[in-house]
Parts: sequence; structure tokens; C-alpha cells
Amino acid sequence: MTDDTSIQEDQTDVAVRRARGEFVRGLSGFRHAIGDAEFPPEAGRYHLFVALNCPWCHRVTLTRAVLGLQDSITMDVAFPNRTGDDDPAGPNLWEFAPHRVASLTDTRLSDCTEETATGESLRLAKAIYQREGSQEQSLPVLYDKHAGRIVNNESAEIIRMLDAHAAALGSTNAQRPQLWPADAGLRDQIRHLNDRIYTTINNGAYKAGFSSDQGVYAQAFTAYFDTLAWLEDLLSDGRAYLTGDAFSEADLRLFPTLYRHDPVYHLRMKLNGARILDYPHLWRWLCRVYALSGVAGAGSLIHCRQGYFGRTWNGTIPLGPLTPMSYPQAYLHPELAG
Ligand SMILES: N[C@@H](CCC(=O)N[C@@H](CS)C(=O)NCC(=O)O)C(=O)O
Repeated sequence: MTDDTSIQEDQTDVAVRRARGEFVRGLSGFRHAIGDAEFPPEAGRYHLFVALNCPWCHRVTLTRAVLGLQDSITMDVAFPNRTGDDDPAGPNLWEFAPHRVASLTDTRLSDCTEETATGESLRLAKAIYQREGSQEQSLPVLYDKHAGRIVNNESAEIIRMLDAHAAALGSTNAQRPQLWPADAGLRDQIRHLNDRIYTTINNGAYKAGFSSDQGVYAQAFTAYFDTLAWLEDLLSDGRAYLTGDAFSEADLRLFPTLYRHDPVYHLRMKLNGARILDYPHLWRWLCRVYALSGVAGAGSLIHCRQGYFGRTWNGTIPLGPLTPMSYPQAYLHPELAG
């Protein structure tokens, strides 16, 4: 297992840190790869289990979409709110339950599905792990329908293997981006960006929003906005994407957090130092990525709002922001940032 902090959180003194109120994300246990002998790259063989409110899942739904793998990799979507205290299997479990009604819309959510890959129509993601003797329960999960086994549950690695084998996996997008380009210099840039963006933005948002210690929160808050300012400066030279002209893995990994910032994290994670709208270059970058083929359909702010607020805050879900425009419509307007 790697100790690469661009992929996962440092686990040093994890019990002490959690005891003092720090949110520390655990490690993913399934780390096989497409391309291993037992998991050959074949179109139609692999499946993704995701939730659309989860930013780690959003990485893999984005990858599937921008690489043109929607037809060759099937996908199931869990309901955005996990099980409650009254569930016989216990609380906080991802559930495949398309019949459930979202309090935000007072309707079922059309993207939600049953579990369709194992042949057992399992209700809980946890049961997919239990089939292999594991106590894990997180999403996303990359699953091999032929072998009936989990391949990997670490989004950073799933992105990389889908990119490496896109052609053999049946990509229909001949103009697809190379998310992890061969050029050594670009790879170094991407590693550096990934490390800072994972620690202070992707996971940093949770460290701010889910920690119960003021000092930990304040440190995470400051690091988050320091990195936004650093990215704003990086993009101020007119480059289209973080490493230059081409969209890369670094852009793909930054997008899920910034997509959630103004409509969710600003309030839910107490990251109210500023909106992305207040950073003209970052805002235009966000709109530019949102306009890429497949990106808008790979995420859902309804699932995000329902998931992040649906079981907290007295069960009522904030409807804003509405100015200068509601979200995600605002992402169609790069000019809003002045
Ligand atoms: N390192 C994993 C993190 C996945 C993760 O933490 N997913 C969350 C949802 S946002 C989850 O399922 N948490 C439930 C749990 O771990 O019990 C990845 O990037 O894939």
C-alpha cells in the first residue's frame, strides 16, 4: 500500500488525532488494477458503484464520461442519503434504493438504480464487500462482472487505470484527453498539483467541515483558501487548464470540490471565506471544465444538496444561492466573475 499523500491521508497517530476532534479519512483496501493478469482490459466487463453526492465517486464518473466509456462500463447509483438509525443493517450505509423519495424535490431521483452487477440485486454497498469477507463499505467501487469480484475502491487509482486502458475498454471518444500524459515534466507538475489539491482542497474540505476542534477547522480553512489563491494566481497567466493547454488528471481531481463549493461547501463545510465566483480565473476555469463533453451529466447538485444536507440541519435543505444566478446554471456563464 502506497503512502502517497496525493492519493490518501497520512495515517500517523490516527487514533490520537481522531480523539482530539480531527476528521481523518481511512484507507481503501482493494487495490488491484485493470491490466493485472486476473483483470484484463475488456469492453463490457467492468462496472462502477457510485453515489453522485460523493466527490470521490465524482472523479470516476467524470473519467468514465470524458474518456467516452459510458457504453462499455456500466454503473449503479446509490441514493444520496445513507441509511438511518432505524435501518436493520445499521446507519450510514450506502443503499441502492431508486424508490426512495428525496426531501429536496419530493420526488424519486431518476439517476438512482438498483444494484445490477452481482446478479443478487443487493440492497447495500456493504454487502458487495461482505461477499469477499471485507468489512469496508465505501464508494466508489470498480467491479469485475465476469469474475464477480471487486477490483479497486480507491478513486485516484481507478482514474489512472481507466485512462491507461481506455482504448481496450471500448472508448468511443477518439478525441479523449490523456489524463496522465507520458511527458515526465507534466507528470511532475500533476503530482505536485494533486498532492496540494488532495490535502488542502479535496480532503481539506472534509477536514474543515467534519472536524470538531476549532484549531483543526481554522487550520483547514486557511489552507483551503491559501490554495484557492495559489490556483487563481497559477491560472492568471491565461492558461486554459492547470498544466497548460490540455485538460489533465489534475483538473479532473480539482473539479468535484469546486463544483460543490458555492452551492454546498460554503455553507455545509463552513468554508465561507469566499465563493469561487470571487476568483475570476478559477471561475472561468470551472465554467470551461463544466462545458467539456460529458462533464455536466457526470454530476448532480440535486444529489449533492440532498446528500450533504438531507440528514442534518433539521432535515431542511438550503435552496440558495440564487444570486447572481442559481446553480448549476451559473456554470454556463463565465462572464459572471467580471
Ligand atoms: N479514498 C477513497 C475514499 C472514498 C470515500 O471515502 N467515500 C465515502 C463517500 S464520500 C464513503 O463511502 N464513506 C463511507 C465509509 O467509508 O464508510 C477514494 O477516493 O475512493
